[in-house]
Amino acid sequence: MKTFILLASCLSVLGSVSGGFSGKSLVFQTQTDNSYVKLLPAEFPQLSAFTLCLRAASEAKRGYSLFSYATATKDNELLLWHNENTKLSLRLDADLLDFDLPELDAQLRHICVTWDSLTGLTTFWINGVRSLRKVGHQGGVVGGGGTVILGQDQDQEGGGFERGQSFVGELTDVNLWDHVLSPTDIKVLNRGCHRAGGNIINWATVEYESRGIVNIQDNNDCKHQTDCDELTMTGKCTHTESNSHTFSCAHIMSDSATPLYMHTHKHTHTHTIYKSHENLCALHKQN
Ligand SMILES: [Ca+2]
Repeated sequence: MKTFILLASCLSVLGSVSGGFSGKSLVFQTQTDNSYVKLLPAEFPQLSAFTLCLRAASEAKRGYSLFSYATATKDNELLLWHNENTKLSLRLDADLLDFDLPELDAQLRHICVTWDSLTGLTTFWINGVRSLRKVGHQGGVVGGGGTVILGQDQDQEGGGFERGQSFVGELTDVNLWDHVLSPTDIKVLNRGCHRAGGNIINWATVEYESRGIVNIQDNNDCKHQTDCDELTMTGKCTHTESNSHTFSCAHIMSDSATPLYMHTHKHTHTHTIYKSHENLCALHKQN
């Protein structure tokens, strides 16, 4: 026990800088005011739109931070907050957008939030299902050059942590894009094991600094991760309109690890559709 405490305190003093969380989760065991992971993206530019996605599970019933981004002048530049009233909130500086969504629990949940300055439209996606949209921070920006902290809420850039607002649970697949992803992209992300990470924060490659007691564990969620072209696709396409380029397709896509699911869509590129699974995959990616 002594050894453990010593090790833990050493970690909290020294921290470490490493790169990439591919296939890994952060597990925060207990509430603290000094355990966190600071993400160090190569660049965090000013944003006039974004998509923030992550997967999280927590049994805490209090308020806590899921993603805290602070700049020198604004501690809540971009905050994804779990409210004690079972709401998820997007806070962009002074603008707070509360969404009445199912409370987090022990099951990992895929959470995305998108925001666009021009319209102010803000949308949550939970496990690939869209929320209603709200308008906030219209015409505003998210300032660049700040600090991203997972596990704690920043009341000042890089600090001001409170034990009662720390994240306790499991967190993974934190990705940030500088634009609003399409509904299809978000649904694909929710399906999991999608290799394309965010262009601002890419979970698979982002450098980070870990402090305190943070377990960084393989989650094996994508142990049998597949690119589309590794999937088995069966099914057929039916030419629905003669002399047209529209095919209705139903495929069952599967691999050894993930459950079967039915995927239906229309293809408009008829000339390559029967060539190979790879081409089909390319079409999936195009669409
Ligand atoms: Ca706080």
